[in-house]
Amino acid sequence: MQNRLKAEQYIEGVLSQDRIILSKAITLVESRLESDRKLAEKVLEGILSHTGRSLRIGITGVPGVGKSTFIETFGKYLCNEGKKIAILAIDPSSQVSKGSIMGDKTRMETLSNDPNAFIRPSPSGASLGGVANKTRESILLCEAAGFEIILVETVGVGQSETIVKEMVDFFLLLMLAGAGDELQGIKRGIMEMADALVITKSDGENLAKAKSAALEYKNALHLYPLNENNWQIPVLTCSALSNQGIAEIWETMCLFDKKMLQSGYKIKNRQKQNIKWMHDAIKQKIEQQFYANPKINATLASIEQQILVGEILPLVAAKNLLELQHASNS
Ligand SMILES: Nc1nc2c(ncn2[C@@H]2O[C@H](COP(=O)(O)OP(=O)(O)OP(=O)(O)O)[C@@H](O)[C@H]2O)c(=O)[nH]1
Ligand SMILES: [Mg+2]
Repeated sequence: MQNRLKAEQYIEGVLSQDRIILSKAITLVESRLESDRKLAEKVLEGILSHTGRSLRIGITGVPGVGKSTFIETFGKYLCNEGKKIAILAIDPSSQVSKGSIMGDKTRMETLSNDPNAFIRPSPSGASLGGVANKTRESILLCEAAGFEIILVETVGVGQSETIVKEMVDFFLLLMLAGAGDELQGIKRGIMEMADALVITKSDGENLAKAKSAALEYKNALHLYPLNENNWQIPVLTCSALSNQGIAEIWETMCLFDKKMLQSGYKIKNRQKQNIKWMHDAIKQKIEQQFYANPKINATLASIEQQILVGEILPLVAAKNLLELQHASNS
């Protein structure tokens, strides 16, 4: 445990918008040490009443779609509008895109020098075993530090979109024109989760292709039933390189936020997300306790061996192990 501050110091630092302390507080909530976890809970409880007043935006898309470039341009646009923005990254696919998000911090150089922007890349491997890292907690800390817009970037490779969807108000899906039917097939479920679809790289030779892709998606989306929030998913195009379509995307988000506030959906959605967060935390805790149990640890390898040679049904093995844990706890 490296020189931790006291809970009050974290709380005061975050609330007084001290970026260095905000960074330290995020490191604290990301820590897996038991002693850190207790301190982190205290800090989060201390800032809780100062959270929630932001627009939380998730941004996803396949590798290379232009997420980082978009965030750089969009982020600069928002900063110029006088908004304070925080950018967080989730990277459950650290094997696939090794280090790409870490590298981005240097790529987002102009943005990271802007006093209105705070960029926090999560180290790869922070989501061991597919468990989401501490992005929800980091969102709360950034809100308490006065950031009004939180951008959460994730590489779209499968489960990460669902994780992000569960912690944001607005979910933006970036797509490439002409990426092929198979890809679009995979993306169908994710398209239904999106609050807006944006075709990226709508510039130069790609411009006409992007426009016709947008039309195609628009037609396809019209066939879907409206989501619970009664929002017709818009399809837009943009070029982060030539700064086209950026203002329209922001207008769309503002309109969405206004409508969802009016209808009560924003609050309702966040309540639902908090309940889900609790259940996720319970599952995580139970799993941690199970695997940390020395009796389980001592038996696991031999039971796995029995499964390998077909001596025991996996279901029975699971039942036996759970009974063993139960017995060792009582
Ligand atoms: N022409 C054009 N190229 C773009 C645009 N936006 C991004 N690119 C290029 O597309 C490539 C990928 O962009 P990134 O922003 O790194 O994409 P990403 O989605 O963050 O990629 P990963 O982090 O690997 O998932 C880079 O070579 C960019 O220069 C754009 O608006 N127009
Ligand atoms: Mg990127």
